[in-house]
Amino acid sequence: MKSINIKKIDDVSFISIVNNKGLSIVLSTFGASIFQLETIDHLNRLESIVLTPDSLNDFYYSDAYFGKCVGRFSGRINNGVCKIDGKQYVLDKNWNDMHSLHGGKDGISFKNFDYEIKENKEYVDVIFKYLELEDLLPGDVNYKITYRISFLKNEFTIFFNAISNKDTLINLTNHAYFNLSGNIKKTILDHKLKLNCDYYTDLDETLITKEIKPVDKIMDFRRFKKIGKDIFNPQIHDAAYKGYDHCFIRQNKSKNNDVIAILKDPLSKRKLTVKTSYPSIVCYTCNYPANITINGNKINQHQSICLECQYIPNGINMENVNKAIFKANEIYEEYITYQFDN
Ligand code: FUC
Repeated sequence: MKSINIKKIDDVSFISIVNNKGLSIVLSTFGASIFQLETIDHLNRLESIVLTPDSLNDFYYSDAYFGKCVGRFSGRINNGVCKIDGKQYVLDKNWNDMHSLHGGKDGISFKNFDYEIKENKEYVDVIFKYLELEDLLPGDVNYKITYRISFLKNEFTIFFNAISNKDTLINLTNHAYFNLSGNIKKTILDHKLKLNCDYYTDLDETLITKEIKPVDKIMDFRRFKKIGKDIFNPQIHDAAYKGYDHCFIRQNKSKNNDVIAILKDPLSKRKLTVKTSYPSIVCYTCNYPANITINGNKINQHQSICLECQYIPNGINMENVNKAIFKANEIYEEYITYQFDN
């Protein structure tokens, strides 16, 4: 039986939705986030497929952004500096005192959103809203982030809508850590990944995006490939990023194929298909495991993968890429769909 339940802890609400098809999700107003997500495996076992820290405090404030929506921008801004309409803006360097990461220390991941619920026979919308006042970037931004959870199939979509009263940088994503084995029985190195992406952004030693390059052997996921096949190649494992943390860019999104990524686990037979309106996706293989516990155990390197659909990180400081600058009163609207099969 499908169900919607709400639990409040202090001023944070947790909205639990079971769709009666084999998907159960708990959303939180804190960071407009995915707190828990369970789907069935090939034996109909409902198991957790995302990483959620044991401690609520870790979930709220970890700089690993577990399940959080990220904004005003995703990824790193080089030296925490960018230009909008010819004027320079200096952001807080919350990553290694070097760059500004994921909206900075006051990013939306750490804000408590208002919410409302609208339901019909086919799906339920959980609509998160937040007004971010002008601070280090220009403009007050009204965010509306809607999770549409289907009652008919194991699928949900996040619709990202925003509008600013001044020209500003906006690049929103979700930062869930996926492990399809169920209850993180193993790493994601045996998971198979397919990316409909012909290009990627190389990274420098401080993980800032450099030039866009055609995928090479290590970065090529245009056919299903085990994540562990090339991840220990010195080209990436000996580098500062210690694994995949790169932005993959698709050639052109065709009208009838918005699939950007497919992730499969051989153990559970679970499959996640990611569809999006965004032109690119950052794949982060949990190279720097956060110092938290899940089910009482520390998490290990490569125990999950983040599939962060977004515009190219630091695009505002790059040439010939979308800078993700939105004009005053221009409507920002993008979506990410997560479709689960088993
Ligand atoms: C930085 C990013 C990763 C991830 C992590 C939480 O290391 O480069 O993509 O967002 O933070």
